[in-house]
Amino acid sequence: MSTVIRNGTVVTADLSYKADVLIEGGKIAAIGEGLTGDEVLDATGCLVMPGGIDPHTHMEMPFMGTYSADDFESGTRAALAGGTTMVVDFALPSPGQGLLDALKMWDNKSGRAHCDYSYHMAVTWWSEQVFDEMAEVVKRGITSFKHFMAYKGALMVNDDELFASFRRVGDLGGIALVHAENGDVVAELSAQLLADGNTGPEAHAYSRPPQVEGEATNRAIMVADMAGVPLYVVHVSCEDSHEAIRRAKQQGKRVWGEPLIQHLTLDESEYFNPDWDHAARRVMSPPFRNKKHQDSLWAGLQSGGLSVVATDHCAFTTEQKRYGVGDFTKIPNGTGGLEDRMPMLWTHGVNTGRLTPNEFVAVTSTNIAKILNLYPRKGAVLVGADADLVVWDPEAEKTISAGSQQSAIDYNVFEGQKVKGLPRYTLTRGVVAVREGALDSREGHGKFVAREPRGQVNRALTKWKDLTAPRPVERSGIPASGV
Ligand code: DUC
Ligand code: ZN
Ligand code: ZN
Ligand code: ZN
Repeated sequence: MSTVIRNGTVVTADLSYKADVLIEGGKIAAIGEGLTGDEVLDATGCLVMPGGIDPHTHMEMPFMGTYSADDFESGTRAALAGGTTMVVDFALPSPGQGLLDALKMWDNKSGRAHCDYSYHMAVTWWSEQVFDEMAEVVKRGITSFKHFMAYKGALMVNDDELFASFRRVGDLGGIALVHAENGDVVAELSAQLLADGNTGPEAHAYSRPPQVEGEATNRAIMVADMAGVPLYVVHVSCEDSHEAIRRAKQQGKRVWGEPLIQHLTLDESEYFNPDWDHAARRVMSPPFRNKKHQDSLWAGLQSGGLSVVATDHCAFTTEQKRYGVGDFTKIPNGTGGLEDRMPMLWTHGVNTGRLTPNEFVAVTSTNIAKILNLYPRKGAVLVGADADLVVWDPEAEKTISAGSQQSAIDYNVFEGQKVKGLPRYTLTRGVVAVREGALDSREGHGKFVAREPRGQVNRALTKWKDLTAPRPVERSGIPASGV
């Protein structure tokens, strides 16, 4: 059985051109004029792009006394409905739990996925066991390791653990990821706010100002430089951390920044909504920021200072959010966005003229595939690549609403927003999952995608050789008198 996508414009991270795309055996078999196949998908007026990759999701994650509400089944359904054909989720050992044990838990959950997936491994504590198991994790095709610099007393690692783990990741040829917020300061500010009677969701934003993110991002960059490891900073929400990443890049450090679609399009005023539920539903870390920071994130995408757009999809129902009534620190942190990332970025990025369609492909797919060593199997429209494709109709419109979403939660942070630009077809390894705009996907179709380490080359760090391989100082003799 072959499928041909006809009469569309192929749009990749560097080119746009008219061509048909032929798919056989789940892969792209040919790209050219006048191709024929058993099944024909009409792409007239549409753009044929690599399917989106969301590098940052949390499916059914145990967190803050509950589990995030979307699992691999509903979450990947939401992904496909919005044109995303691969997610990278975080396998999260609780402190004290082995990495391989956590991996087993994630493997048990991910079998229901509708689209392909990979994992990052979180390092939430440090021991010889963790050190040893990291090598095994890399052998299993997981080459990126996430560290929380916040969530003190739970997931947070201290600087000694961060440095040790970063060195290990570097030696294994992987990349280090950080959630960069100063967890000690957040804990202090939270305690003070509560003691002063600030219990509502708006206090969440006050407890995590941009400085805590800027400080931690700078620290992570310096620690990564000393450890000799490439660094990927998740959910960059403000100018303070963006500036640190920009500077590191200019210094030749291999550092990438990931803003979220939520931070690009929603601002801190959401926390001052008089409706408690409205505000609490938008509590996530880092919190939404003001316009100055949003402009900085858009500028980062335009300049290349920031590389990818993710969601940190970590959805909680209103009922779960209400665990935090009377104490904002107990509101489960997280928002959804998987189904809306591509249409929202197209609407607010491409339709406004901030991003070209090619830049859109880069930040939603190709850059991610390159950073995570998935390219060109994923993130490409090339012969031999997986046929993870989205046929994008730039004229299709809808109003985002929880009533028609795939996610399991009862609201949507983008409720009421009009988007223009939606998938007409989404294909996962050649199988049509969205047809004429309607979801038609299969539970269990998704497969784990193993990744190779980046290797020891191209670390592009400033001082790692000097710092990791100290040489004894040569002296001609012992000084005659004490110095
Ligand atoms: N931030 C969130 O908002 N949710 C999950 C974890 C995180 O870092
Ligand atoms: Zn995080
Ligand atoms: Zn996250
Ligand atoms: Zn998160």
